[in-house]
Amino acid sequence: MLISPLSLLALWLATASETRAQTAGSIVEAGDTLVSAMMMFLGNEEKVYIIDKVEGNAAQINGHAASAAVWDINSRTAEVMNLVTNAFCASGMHLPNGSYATFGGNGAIGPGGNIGSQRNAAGSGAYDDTYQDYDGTKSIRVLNPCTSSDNFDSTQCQWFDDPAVLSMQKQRWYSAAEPMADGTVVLIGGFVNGGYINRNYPNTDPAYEGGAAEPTYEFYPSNGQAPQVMQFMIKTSGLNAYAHTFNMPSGKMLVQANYSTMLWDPKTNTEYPLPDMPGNVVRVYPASGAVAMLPLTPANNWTPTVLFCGGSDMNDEQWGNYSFPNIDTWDYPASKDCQRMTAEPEDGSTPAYEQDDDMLEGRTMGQFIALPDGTMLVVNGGINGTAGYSTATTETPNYGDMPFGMSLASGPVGTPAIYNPNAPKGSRWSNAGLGTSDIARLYHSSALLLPDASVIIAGSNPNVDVNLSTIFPTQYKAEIFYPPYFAAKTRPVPSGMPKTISYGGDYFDITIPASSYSGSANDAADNTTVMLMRPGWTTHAMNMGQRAMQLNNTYTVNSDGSIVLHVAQAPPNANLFQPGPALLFVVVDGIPSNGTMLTVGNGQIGTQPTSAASTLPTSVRLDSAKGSGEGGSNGGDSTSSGSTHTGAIIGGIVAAIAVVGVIGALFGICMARRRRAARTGTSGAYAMSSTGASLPLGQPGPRTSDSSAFMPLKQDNSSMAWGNQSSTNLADHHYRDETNSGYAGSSYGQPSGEYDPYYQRR
Ligand SMILES: *[C@@H]1O[C@H](CO)[C@@H](O)[C@H](O)[C@H]1NC(C)=O
Ligand SMILES: *[C@@H]1O[C@H](CO)[C@@H](O)[C@H](O)[C@H]1NC(C)=O
Ligand SMILES: *[C@@H]1O[C@H](CO)[C@@H](O)[C@H](O)[C@H]1NC(C)=O
Ligand SMILES: *[C@@H]1O[C@H](CO)[C@@H](O)[C@H](O)[C@H]1NC(C)=O
Ligand SMILES: *[C@@H]1O[C@H](CO)[C@@H](O)[C@H](O)[C@H]1NC(C)=O
Ligand SMILES: *[C@@H]1O[C@H](CO)[C@@H](O)[C@H](O)[C@H]1NC(C)=O
Ligand SMILES: *[C@@H]1O[C@H](CO)[C@@H](O)[C@H](O)[C@H]1NC(C)=O
Ligand SMILES: *[C@@H]1O[C@H](CO)[C@@H](O)[C@H](O)[C@H]1NC(C)=O
Ligand SMILES: [Cu+2]
Repeated sequence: MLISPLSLLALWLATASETRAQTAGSIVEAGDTLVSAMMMFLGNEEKVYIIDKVEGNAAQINGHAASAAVWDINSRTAEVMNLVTNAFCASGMHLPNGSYATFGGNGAIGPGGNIGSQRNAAGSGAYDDTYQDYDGTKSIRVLNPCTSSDNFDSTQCQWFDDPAVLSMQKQRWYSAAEPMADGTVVLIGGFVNGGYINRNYPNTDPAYEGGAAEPTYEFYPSNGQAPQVMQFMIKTSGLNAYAHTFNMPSGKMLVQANYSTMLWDPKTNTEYPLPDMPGNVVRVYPASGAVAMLPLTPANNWTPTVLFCGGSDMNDEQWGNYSFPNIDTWDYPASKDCQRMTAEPEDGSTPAYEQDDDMLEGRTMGQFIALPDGTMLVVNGGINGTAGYSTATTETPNYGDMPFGMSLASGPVGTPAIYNPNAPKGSRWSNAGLGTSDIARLYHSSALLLPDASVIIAGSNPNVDVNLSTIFPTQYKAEIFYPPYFAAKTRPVPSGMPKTISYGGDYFDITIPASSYSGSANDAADNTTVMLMRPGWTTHAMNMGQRAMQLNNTYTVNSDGSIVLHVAQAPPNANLFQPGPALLFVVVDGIPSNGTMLTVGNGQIGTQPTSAASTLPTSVRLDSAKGSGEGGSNGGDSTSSGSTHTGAIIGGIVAAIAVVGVIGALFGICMARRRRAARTGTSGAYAMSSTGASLPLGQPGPRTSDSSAFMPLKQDNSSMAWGNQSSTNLADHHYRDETNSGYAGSSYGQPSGEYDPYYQRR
């Protein structure tokens, strides 16, 4: 191939990656994740944990294809980890002590996404001889994050993944997970075994779909209660997988699925209906809008507002059923629409959706990442279609005629955009100065805030099994996006960052040296925020548990230019920022420090201690004090080496924008060709949506048939068997940690490992 703008861009990205340039707005490649990053979470300041579905990844562990890895932030290299069960489209959440759990998944799968070679009674996979995975539909997998100084081979650093010891009461695929104020995770709904959307059509059994839907909720750790039906799951039937759930100040949860909305009390199972989503725009999977809570700040008195952007307004019939959509989704534009919902308004007014600025482009599978400067980044996704994959739609019954392979989305959006919740309406969105990646991030991609305030972007795999030759291939490349604040010449280096944050209680001091900022100390102090950021557990364009909270503060300016921040603890209500791990950033004039990992709350599941909020000392100003840091932006390379190619090529942010513009324009020409190629079935090329070029239709090439991505599942509700003998009933084993049996030393009601799966292995 001749040198194309694409390869020039690739060269530029590769160069940037090698030299670790941190150019504001750039997206640089950041190594191989070994398994495709369907799910990720930040374990600590060093490690990102990655989980894939079970599939034919080349990377091996224990003699089978790996489905988990740990990625080191500093070295940008991954190592495989062992998972026993299939975590395909699980949910996940942090725990108060900094460990993480993932919930549910799919049955055992073999090559081609086919049901595992050994079946359980209901006909789904119990185990597969080739991929050597077990049924994960009820699994609760727990991981204690470790650092490079720990022994990664030790049991304590590995996944605990044994449903015979620890599992849910129900099979859940695509369930929602949201913690309550005590750290207990509520697990809501899901498919029993899978499909495109959670219904048959016509929908004659909206509750159970003949055994394919799971309309109940349960808790981890279990409170001993049997799973209860949530009526909302029946009302929203069809479009209720991965429901959007956000704990509210009262302890009720905002729950959104299909186009319905409610407040729900998990303690009493009481539903309080809220208005429907305007325009019937669907935000849950597979419409997969970008949905996140806006930053909780002293200015909004920590009142949660949830922002819903994009997704799809396909009509009821178009959505189809478990098998596939009724229409060719890749030709159906995704929504641009954004709506805000404040479910518990401070003034007691009636909650209502409020129309917000449209996104710059429609997106399905767009994903919000809360940044420490108070803005919301959106990355990934496509301009048309939905999440999910399939070998057919009702309109295109032959796999060989599918123009984007199994992908039900098209037009990958390579350019991030940033939403500023505090900007005036009409000006909240911008992508000025942001680069464009040439890597499609569609179904099963993910993104996560890192401790240095950059964002890792990884995954994308709209394929039933690994496929490196299709138009949207199984993606192993990670990228790092550097938000605009990476243009700063100086970043704050605070000292005195705490290791824990409590709910109310005494304030603490953080010191910013004069070298951390420039100009007037008073101005810098006035424009400093202390941000508690929880990156969340990401999958399917969501970051479950993601939160951003500004802590209240006052300050004292010293004559040497240092600024002492007097910082309040979190507000005395654990519903606002549930207990567990978080990053703390100090942000001066919009420039964040590195985040340090800490624990919010007492580190245990249970009622969190709270105290009254302390009164902060009155701020002390000093007009003469100044910062000694280098001010302004360097408009490009911000590494100390200062001699990267990137720095030479791009002298300033203005130049960077110009270059991106030119590349964008060249993309337009190149992509028009690639689009044609795409439509004619040539593999390995696709159109990023940054062009408006019209689409020449070609003749689709023939493709070999493959197993259906979504099995039409109408199974009964009987439990999956665990292990190789299909006679073993997993239902007998749920919450073994709670029931004493076979679990040395545990005793229900005592916190000494009562729900600690690692306990028995010590
Ligand atoms: C969404 O919910 C409505 C009822 O609230 C229902 O009629 C409709 O079928 C649902 N849509 C899908 C695609 O399941
Ligand atoms: C997206 O859908 C629109 C409307 O059907 C169509 O014109 C366009 O070609 C589609 N884009 C891609 C990348 O397929
Ligand atoms: C990969 O995708 C292409 C195009 O969709 C298809 O023809 C091929 O069979 C797939 N390969 C595998 C191994 O599934
Ligand atoms: C605070 O910093 C932001 C980001 O640099 C800047 O846009 C804003 O104008 C500053 N505010 C004040 C009051 O200086
Ligand atoms: C932030 O952390 C990175 C390592 O991830 C380090 O290289 C850098 O020097 C740190 N920067 C500051 C301002 O502390
Ligand atoms: C922040 O702290 C100041 C000083 O203690 C106090 O006056 C103010 O009410 C606090 N803000 C909020 C939102 O609690
Ligand atoms: C879904 O609808 C298609 C088209 O009407 C039909 O062929 C298929 O059997 C249905 N699948 C299920 C699981 O009902
Ligand atoms: C954290 O808590 C979970 C759930 O109680 C437990 O399984 C895990 O072992 C704990 N982690 C550590 C490091 O103690
Ligand atoms: Cu999925």
